[in-house]
Formats: sequence, C-alpha cells, structure tokens
Amino acid sequence: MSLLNAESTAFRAALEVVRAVEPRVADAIGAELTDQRASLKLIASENYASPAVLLAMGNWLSDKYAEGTVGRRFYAGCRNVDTVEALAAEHARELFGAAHAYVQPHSGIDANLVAYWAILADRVEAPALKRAQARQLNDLTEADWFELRRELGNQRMLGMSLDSGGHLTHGFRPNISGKMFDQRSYGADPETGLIDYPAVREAAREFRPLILVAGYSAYPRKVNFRIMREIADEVGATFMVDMAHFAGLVAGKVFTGDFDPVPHAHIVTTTTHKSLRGPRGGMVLCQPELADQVDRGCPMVLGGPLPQLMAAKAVALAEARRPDFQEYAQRVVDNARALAEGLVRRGVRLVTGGTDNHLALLDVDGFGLTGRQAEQALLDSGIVTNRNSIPRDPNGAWYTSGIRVGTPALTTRGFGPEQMDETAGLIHTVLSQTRPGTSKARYQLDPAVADRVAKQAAELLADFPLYAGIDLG
Ligand code: DSN
Repeated sequence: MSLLNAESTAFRAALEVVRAVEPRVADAIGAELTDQRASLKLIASENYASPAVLLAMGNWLSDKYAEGTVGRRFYAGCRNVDTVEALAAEHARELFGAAHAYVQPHSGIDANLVAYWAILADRVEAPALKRAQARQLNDLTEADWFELRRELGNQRMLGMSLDSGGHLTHGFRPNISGKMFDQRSYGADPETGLIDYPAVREAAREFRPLILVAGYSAYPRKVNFRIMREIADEVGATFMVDMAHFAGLVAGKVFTGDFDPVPHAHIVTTTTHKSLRGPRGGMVLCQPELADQVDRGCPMVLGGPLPQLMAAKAVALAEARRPDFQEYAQRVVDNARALAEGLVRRGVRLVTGGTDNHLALLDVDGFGLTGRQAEQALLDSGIVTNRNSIPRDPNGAWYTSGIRVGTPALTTRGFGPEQMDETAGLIHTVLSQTRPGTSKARYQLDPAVADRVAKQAAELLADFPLYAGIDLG
C-alpha cells in the first residue's frame, strides 16, 4: 500500500470507529477537514500538521500517567513514555542546538509558567522556597506558604507591550503572569513600529527587571537577540525568549546568528504547533544551570504529561530536522514578503511598512474599519484572519484597528509568491468594499462581492489540495 493510500485508510478507519460510538463527533471531525480545505487560512499562529503527527496523537499512549521526567517517574510502567519523551527532547536539542529540552508543557502558557517558575527558583534568594523544595508540598503550613509568597512575589519583569505585538503571558493582567510579576513594558517606536533598542536599554536600567522577555505574537520583524542579551546582562536580568511564533523559522535556519534566540537566551519557550508545524503543545529549551528547575515543571506547574502529545512532538521535530523543512521555512518568509508587498502596492498600510518574518499587520483604520469589522468581512469572503491591536490603537484590544495575517499554513499547502499576491488582491478587494456600520462590530459588504471573492479564493485553493492523501469518501 502506498503512503497516501495508507493515510486515507487510517483516517477513514479511525472515523468509522469513532462513528460507531458517537457519530456527531465523527461528523464534526470530517466537517473540520472540509472547512479547512475550503478556506484561505491566514491566521499567523496556525498550520497543518502532517498525517504522521496527527496519527501519533491518537492512540493508547494517552492512557498512561507519567508525572516526573525520563527515568524518574511517580508511576510504574513508563518505559514507552520514557522512549517518546527522550526522543522528542533529543530531536529538540539537536534541531535547535540547545543544551537542554523539556517537552512536557501542554501549551505556550504552560511553557512560560514553567520557565518563570524555574527562573524564580533559580534566582530569588528564598529560604522558604528551599525549604519547600526539600519537603512534600502537602507538608507546608500556612505560615510556610505566606513566607514563600512574600519572598517570591513582586519580582520584576520587562516585556514587550501588547500593542507593539507582545503576548499576554509576558506579564499582562488577563494572564497569571500579570499577577505574579511587577511588569513594565518596552514598546516599539510609535512612528516606525520597530523595537527601539536604546529605549529598551533605558527601561531596563531604570526598572532593573529580574526577567527580560523577548518574543511576540504580532511583531512583523526580526528581533536582535544579541542586543537584548547584552541589555539583560547589563542589568543582571535573566533573558528569556518566547519564540512560539517563529520557532519554525529558527528550526529552518532562516533566523540565524543574532536572530537565533537559542545561543543568546538563558531560557527559550515555544509552542510546537505554529510555524514549527507540530501538534498543539509547548516546550522549553534552556542553559544547563536552569535544567534542574525546568524539569520540575510537572508536578510543580503542569498536570500529568500527555505522552501521546510528546510522541507527536518527536515526530514533528524529526520532520523539522529534514532538509525540506529548511526550504519550507524560507518559503514561509518569501511568501510573507510577497503578501506584504502585494498589500502595500494596493495601498494597504502595514505596521513597520512590511515584514521580515512570517506575518504582517494591516492597519485597517485607513479603510474606516475596526479590526473586528474587517475580520468578519474577510471571513464572509472565505478568508480567515484575526483582528489584532496596532501600536497606539484607538480601538483598544477588543475591536482593534489591525488585522494580522501569516503564511505558515498556506505555505504548507503549497502556495508561492504568485498566489500570495493574488491573496493580497482579494484582501484588498474586501477591505475597500466594506463600509463601517452603526457600531464598531457592524459593517456592510455587498454579499455579491463576498461571494465573488470566496469563489476566487476557492479557485486559488483548488490547485493546492490539503491533506491530498486523505479521502474520507
Ligand atoms: N494564540 C496565539 C496567537 O494567535 O498568536 C498566541 O498565543
């Protein structure tokens, strides 16, 4: 049986088995494939994992508890979990040139919490913490906990501001990190949208953070991690990089030298499902001195590891070590540039004027629209994006004035610069034909225009079948 036939057989059989118990779940899984095939997916944080990655998740590894780390588990019978966890960590170390890899985090937030805890435990002189680590957590008294909170609380974190493209988990209020840390933000230059390194240095000198965080979810440029590390060293901060968005570009050797965070940061966190194209999940890479604390992630911060996810991470990381992944990563960036240039040529304003990573941030204020109106109008037209704040956003974080677009998914699908330019044309058509309505959420778009664009999007997609080997019948 050819590999393509095997994929089709495997997914068909799996759905048949699910259908026998709860057909509505089987239907939803099938419908999701139909939806994903039919839309122009430009969400910068999404991708399409390979059939091998998807299949590695759906099996009996899921049935196993495995708190602890490889060879040191709180449960018996973990030898196969040890195998997949060790393989995933080995692939991660080799791929990124990291001294240590911890592959248990279930998500990016979890990975960041593991990292924050490891840094606190490593850096903060906290006798109560040392006592806590020497004993079972259950044995700690209320007084112990009080002392611990007093010692660890209110440490300082300096991270990128949300409206410059930073992430909630970098010390912002809607996330626990905003309660754990006294946070201050560095922003991008309001005129250029670019990180202002001298301003970051000044903020760090004044604030003297314990942790300097770099990384973003909506910044369309490269970050110079060598400079950021120099700043961290100058003020005695631990330098952490959250590379969730661009891990695939690091893995694919597009971001090298000053732009590769791994040699510069003390600790690097990531998700595995964005540009890295693996299963949903997280991961931490670190220098040897933090490894012991990072490995305490479960049970200190995380619930039991998900062995089926670690298996899928091992498969995805093995894929990312192949030469064709480097070609993929380069195409992601080339495609983003083509998309950005196509938008700018048609008169769309982009934050920073362009991109040198996998994403671009459109300022839709020029069309008289909020991000929310633009997002919905694009969705009506078969184009899936998400609204996003832009620097000095007049519409706040809910309605926003921006639309974020990214190329990892469509690049996996096979799109090249020519298709990205056509995509830019479709986006421009929708934005220029949409009129604001009576509220920041309402808008008017002639359904005939939306239908025409959706049809053009479908024609564009027809040449690039998604999961070509899978026919659910
Ligand atoms: N939700 C992710 C994104 O869309 O960028 C980040 O956590």
